[in-house]
Amino acid sequence: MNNKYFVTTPIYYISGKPHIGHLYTTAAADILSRYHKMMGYTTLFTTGSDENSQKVVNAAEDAGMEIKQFVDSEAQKWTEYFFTFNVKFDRFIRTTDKDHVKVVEDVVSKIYDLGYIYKGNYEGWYCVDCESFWTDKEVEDGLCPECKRKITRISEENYFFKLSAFQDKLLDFYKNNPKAIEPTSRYNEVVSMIQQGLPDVSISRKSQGWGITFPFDKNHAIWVWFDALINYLTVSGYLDDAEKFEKLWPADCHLMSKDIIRFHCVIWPAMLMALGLKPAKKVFVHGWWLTDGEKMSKSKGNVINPKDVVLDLSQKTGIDEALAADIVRWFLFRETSFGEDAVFSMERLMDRYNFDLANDLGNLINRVSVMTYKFFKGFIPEGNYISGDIESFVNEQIATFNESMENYRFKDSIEAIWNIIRRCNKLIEEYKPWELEKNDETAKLKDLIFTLLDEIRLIAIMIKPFMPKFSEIVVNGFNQEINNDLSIRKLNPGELIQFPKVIFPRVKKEKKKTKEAGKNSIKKEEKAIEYCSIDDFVKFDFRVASILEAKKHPDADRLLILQVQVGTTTKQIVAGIAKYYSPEELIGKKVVIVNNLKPVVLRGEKSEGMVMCASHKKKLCVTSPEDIEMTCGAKVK
Ligand code: ME8
Repeated sequence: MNNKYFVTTPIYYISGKPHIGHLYTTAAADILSRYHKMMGYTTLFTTGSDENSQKVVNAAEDAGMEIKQFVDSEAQKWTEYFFTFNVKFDRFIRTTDKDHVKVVEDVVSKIYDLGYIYKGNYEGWYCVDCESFWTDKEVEDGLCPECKRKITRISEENYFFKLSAFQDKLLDFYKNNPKAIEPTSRYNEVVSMIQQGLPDVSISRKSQGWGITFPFDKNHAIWVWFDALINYLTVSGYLDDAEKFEKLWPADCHLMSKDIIRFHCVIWPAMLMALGLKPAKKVFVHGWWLTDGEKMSKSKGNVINPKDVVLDLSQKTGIDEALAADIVRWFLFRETSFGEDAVFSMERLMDRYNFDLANDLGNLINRVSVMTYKFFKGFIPEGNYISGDIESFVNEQIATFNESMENYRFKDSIEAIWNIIRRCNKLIEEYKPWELEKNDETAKLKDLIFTLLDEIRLIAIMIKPFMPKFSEIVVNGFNQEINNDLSIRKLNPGELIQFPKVIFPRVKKEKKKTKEAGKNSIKKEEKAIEYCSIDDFVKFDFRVASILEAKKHPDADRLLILQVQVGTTTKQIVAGIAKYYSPEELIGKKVVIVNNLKPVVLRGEKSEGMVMCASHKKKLCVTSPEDIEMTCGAKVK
């Protein structure tokens, strides 16, 4: 059956606090699930909590709670946390769920009956934090090789899983399925791990009253990893819904980071092989979010809580928290390639917000909305696609978007969406709608606005897996049913559009908080800028700037007050161009300015530069870089 997509995240240790790393994996699964749903697949997306470990017992004790009470309250927090980020899973599985316990008992009994579980003596080390067994060879100075904490040496009678029996089968499986683990570097790592030999693994601990015990020996609790991996069978109806299981198995993708590939790419497929079941079609291993070059993790105390990021972003921008949460999840995939490590920075987030969302996307919607109201009273005009390459360009971007989504290259998918956004902004520059209106070229104007609105519809659909809340806002603005059709010209003319006036308010780069610090930074800027006289031409600092806002000067008909972005700074320029441009026409335009002209006050308004214009007789136009994608702040020389 082809039209199904079953994606999972690891089930997280319930005693930990969710951070950006957990959000990353879960949002990725949500993105994949939403995308495949959009493409008509039957989907199953599961996440959940790993609750049967020793460290849960310790954490409950620390919290002064009964263990069950503790896990119930923590599981509630984890699910609410994911809801905050608009994550729509089909099941949040908890390993204390009754159906899961039944599946684990069933699976363990089957593997035991098949002769792949036997009793023996275990001599070695155990790390409670990582819930991992380690050999003498792997442990140095009594420290866990993974988390570097002190661990205990144990000597006890244990049950073992005959992993060694699966070495050849696993090698065969990976040989025949070179895409079963991605990126390839992880595939190679796993294959070499298997080639080095697979000792049998201990899968039990002496029961301490918590966890799932062996159905055939109640004195032993099942090793928490053996129990946790089985969650993927529980959620797909393995025991209680043969039809569902038949349709969904094997999983299409297990998502995780590199810390747990040994469990998922060696032990788990061997367990499935023991049961006669197929391993997952793919394990996709994404990168780590790092702080100071180290994996972000609770045990290292270096985590970033995405909820704090949402609050911060919401405060800085004035947007509500649901939309801010959308932006945070989008940013995680916009910023880095999915398989690579990344470092989180609030500054980068704010830059992306300003450039990609406020300038490019928000600005496009705002301009098109303003024009639709100005020229057509807010109603979608009846028009054709504007001539030129726009149709083929958009179709190419949609193809790249789909291809990238299918191959877990989320950054490229987002880039394809932004190519459309930037192309649309460029179309406005090219077709100059104000001139079309002036010259009574109504048919062309209708075509242009219809085309732009139809592109906004496509953008809203494509962006939905990443920013579901934002997509909903835009889709609602069309006042008509928008389905997931990614073909062009699907907008019904005649409907009134109602987009919010400003979806992503622009944020000025944060000035230093205290007055003193503020003064210092101004001084610093003044020092850096070398003012020169108008005669001393060569000293002028010409830069590309992007016009963020434009309004009429309250006291001078000739003047417009512009807020422009130059590099990372925003400045105000008062320009005598009101006769030639309406404020709306200028928003989003890239122009060339004199950046180091000594600030002056023009009719009560500070002007910190000059927009370069070409003028001849009664004509005047601003000068723009030929490539509108030229970075603002770029030197003009
Ligand atoms: O390992 N960067 O649970 P866990 C990116 N219970 N992703 C990160 C990350 C980071 N800094 N930190 C955590 C367990 N993750 C087991 C899983 S599954 C049968 C049992 C994400 O709470 C990433 O997906 O330690 C990683 O694999 C997972 O959280 C580990 O979650």
